[in-house]
Amino acid sequence: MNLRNYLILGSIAAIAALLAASEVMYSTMAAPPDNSGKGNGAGNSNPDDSASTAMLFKLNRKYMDYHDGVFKVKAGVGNGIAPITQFFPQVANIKVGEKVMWYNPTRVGEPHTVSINGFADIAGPFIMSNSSAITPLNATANAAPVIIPAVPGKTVGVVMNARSVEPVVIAANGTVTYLPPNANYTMNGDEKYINSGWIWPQGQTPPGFLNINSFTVQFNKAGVYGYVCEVHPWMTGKVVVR
Ligand SMILES: [Cu+2]
Repeated sequence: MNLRNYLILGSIAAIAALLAASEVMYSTMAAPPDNSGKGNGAGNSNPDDSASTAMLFKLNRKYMDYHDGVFKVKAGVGNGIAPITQFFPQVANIKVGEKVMWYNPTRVGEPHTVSINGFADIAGPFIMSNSSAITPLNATANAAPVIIPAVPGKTVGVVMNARSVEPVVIAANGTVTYLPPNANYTMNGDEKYINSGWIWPQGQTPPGFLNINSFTVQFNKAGVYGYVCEVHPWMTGKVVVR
């Protein structure tokens, strides 16, 4: 057993201790469970619910990393057995002119995006051409294109969407600008869409994808900016700029 395993065991013990403490806090601070209909109020004391809340609370504190005007946010955490698809910390409180840097520390090759002010599907139907035969570039690959019935006389294939996979900004006037991998973008505040592209853990970018490990945005306008991961749309976070 190596040091990392000890650390993991240690943090599990710490979470268990925190759970025990939070049960006490919950029972004293939260509104009393509804026991009027015996059995119907069972959800209020479900140990799984409080375990999840307590663990997220703990991880949000544990992963706070805010130094020298840069607030670092982990896009996903966890290990190969139990990756956690959430942003940590979920809320970044910064000052005007400071930066948020997102990166992916997951130990399995699970991608995440940081998508602000908009959403793009990760893949979608595209018209290829009337007569095209679509074949894999690598003839020996175990692969075939998804062709869907759509417009008569047209071949429609499902293709990955570059507006999700690649770093891109759509300005207020609709101008689309692709950014380099690991982009460091200065935000105006009126953009229609800002996207990190698919952020992979270091060394785990699959062949054919841009090697993106981080995304940094400088926020120059006060406000609250919500964002979402397009691969896991339940992953949300926000940046509060004062
Ligand atoms: Cu994600």
